Amino acid sequence: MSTLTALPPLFSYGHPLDLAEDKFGLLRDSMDAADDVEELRRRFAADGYLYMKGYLDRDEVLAARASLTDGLAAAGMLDENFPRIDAICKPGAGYGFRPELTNNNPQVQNLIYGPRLIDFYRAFYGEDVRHYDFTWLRAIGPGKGTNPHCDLPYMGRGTHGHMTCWVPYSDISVELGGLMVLEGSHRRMDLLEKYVYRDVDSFCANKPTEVENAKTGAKGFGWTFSGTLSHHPPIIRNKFGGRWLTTEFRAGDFLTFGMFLVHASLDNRTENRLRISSDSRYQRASEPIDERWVGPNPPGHTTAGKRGRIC
Ligand SMILES: O=C(O)CCC(=O)C(=O)O
Ligand SMILES: [Fe+2]
Repeated sequence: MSTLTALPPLFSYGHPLDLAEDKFGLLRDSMDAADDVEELRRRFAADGYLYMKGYLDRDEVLAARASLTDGLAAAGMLDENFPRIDAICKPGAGYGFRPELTNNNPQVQNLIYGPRLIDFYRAFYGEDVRHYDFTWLRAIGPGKGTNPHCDLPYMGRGTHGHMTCWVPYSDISVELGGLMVLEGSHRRMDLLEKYVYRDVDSFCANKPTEVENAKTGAKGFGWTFSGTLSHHPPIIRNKFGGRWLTTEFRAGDFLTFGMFLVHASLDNRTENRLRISSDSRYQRASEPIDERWVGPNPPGHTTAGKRGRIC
């Protein structure tokens, strides 16, 4: 997709996107600056993201995909009348969140935490880095994708200087629905400050029902604050200005961005194919890390991750 002329109608969270050139565009590919870390830092500061087209070894990505589609088959998500590698889902697959498929999975672990990506972040930060032990793995069926949010509310208890790496495990057309970022949103602290510093796992320690919910975990997470910025991508764009930026991703690409950039995804408009991607996090080793995402069995958003405060 080098131009925007041939695009089908695009939807995000069930809403049609306005594809006018001041409202929608393509991600800037920074592979031309892969060896120029100063330029990468400049672009990251300006754009809030780096899109590295073909940086990863495509064969390694596709081998990792095979390990994931085997896992999805074992979990009963796939229609086994088709080759597993095609990730054709059973009807009603919905929004699959499958982090467990990345545990004890050397293909995925080596791809996203091996030398190629770690070297990228070490060069970018100019010092030693570490990654979260928890890996977000999504296998999203036909229907709605992810609504607009920043990542900080889910992972803001340590440094705020860490980065998300979003990796597609196949080519991802706009119909299959990849990630979109909202241009320039990381610079709109005027619009973000009341949202972005809230923590999805915090609760009011002086409200007995919230204390009870936190203890039992019966309501999962998100009952005080879901972390969502909006359920309406076109409206949030109108508010922030800037364009929704995405692309036709290829296996081998990655997209990395900071904690303050608003992002969402295109809906999956295919008939029966899963969109498989992971998101993982990297930071300076010298900086504090959010304890929810570290260790052999990270607590994440469970009861162990809840934190009370006086409201
Ligand atoms: O893959 C998606 O739809 C959402 C990913 C995301 O929010 C992230 O990478 O932080
Ligand atoms: Fe996110």
